[in-house]
Amino acid sequence: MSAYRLHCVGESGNAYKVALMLEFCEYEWEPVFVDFFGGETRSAAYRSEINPFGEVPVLEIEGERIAQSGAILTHLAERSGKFGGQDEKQRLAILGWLLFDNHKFTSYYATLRWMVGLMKTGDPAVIDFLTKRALSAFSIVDKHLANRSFLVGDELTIADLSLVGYQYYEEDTGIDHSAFPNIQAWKRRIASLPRWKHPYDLMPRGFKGG
Ligand SMILES: N[C@@H](CCC(=O)N[C@@H](CS)C(=O)NCC(=O)O)C(=O)O
Repeated sequence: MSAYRLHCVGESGNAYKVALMLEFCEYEWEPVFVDFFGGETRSAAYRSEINPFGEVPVLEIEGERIAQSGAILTHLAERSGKFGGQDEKQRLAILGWLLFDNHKFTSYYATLRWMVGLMKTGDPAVIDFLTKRALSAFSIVDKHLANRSFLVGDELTIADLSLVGYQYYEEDTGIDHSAFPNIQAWKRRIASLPRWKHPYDLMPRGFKGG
């Protein structure tokens, strides 16, 4: 059994953030498939035994379980001494991006992708709301990346891994990604790094529809 076990499903960009960090840290790890689409995260057993938040990802390290991708990434950065920023100013900037990501950059877009890209359903007013919120968050990140290679400092950090998590999934959400050329260049830059892999090459897929 590997020292690092990631409870995950391939379609989860939040789980992918952690999977990519484990790869970039060159850790030996294994995915533990969660039947997310079969309702496993909503079961009482999952919530009492694996994650009270009822979500993936969960990282198990030597039997201890950590939830929330931002907390896991921060822990792995501290543990490995990699991708955590060079100084206190950078660490604070990274924390700011992790919070922005969880509140605005990932959350609206991931919900939009779930509804439009995967389930192909949803109230048009809700889809409109999510689209506008996602576009607003994308614009902020695209502008920030106009004159830099990575979100914080000159090197890859966990801020990049957190925000880039959903950018490699290809389902049509109605968003025109070519309108965000700096995000596209940043995504390609990260994908060109050694050990980068697509989410579906790292974690087992669970979605049967589509
Ligand atoms: N802030 C959390 C979000 C995790 C999350 O929303 N995971 C989704 C899958 S991508 C989930 O398990 N959702 C279950 C639900 O909301 O009921 C993180 O970054 O880990």
